[in-house]
Amino acid sequence: MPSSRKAPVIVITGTPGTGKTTHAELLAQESPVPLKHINVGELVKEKGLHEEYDEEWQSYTVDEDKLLDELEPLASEGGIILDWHTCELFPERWADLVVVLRCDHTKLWDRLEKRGYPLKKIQENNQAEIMEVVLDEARSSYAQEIVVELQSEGTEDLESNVARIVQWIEAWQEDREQS
Ligand code: DAT
Repeated sequence: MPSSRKAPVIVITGTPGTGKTTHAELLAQESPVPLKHINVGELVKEKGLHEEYDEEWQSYTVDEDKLLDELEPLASEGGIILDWHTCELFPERWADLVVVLRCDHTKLWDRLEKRGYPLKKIQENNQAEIMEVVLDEARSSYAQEIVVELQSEGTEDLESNVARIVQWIEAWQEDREQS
């Protein structure tokens, strides 16, 4: 439960290309409490937490039960940043803060093209960003007050977003010390 954690669990989510990994890496460096960055997509690949590779979408079908079992002890302990393009899978009790990154869709298109995604995958993600799919998911999965939507278009956004999350962590710590 959140109350027993010495450090928070911060979920950073958003459509692929919105800047989750970039934010998580900087946050892990700047956080006043040690936070381990968990790139969930990488973890799935490393630990084989998938069912099959989908050639058409060039992505893995995640074995959700295995993934949750792998993450449960880490989430209970706290002090992690969960970096993934979806968040509704994570139990509500895990998250202390859910950051949803947003990006202008034309800019997102360029980022995904640079990444070498197939056209179909770029279109799908672009559409999802326009439709606010991840934001809706976050809002319907977690308490409104822990879900924060942040723009991620340039370096200034990156820096101010991370500064804001650092402030949130400091406030979280103060709350713990008082209670
Ligand atoms: P994600 O982890 O959401 O897939 P990423 O962190 O890998 O996204 O970022 C994708 C690309 O976009 C990468 O080249 C860094 C760049 N980028 C993302 N957010 C940015 C920002 N706020 N300022 C500058 N570059 C950013």
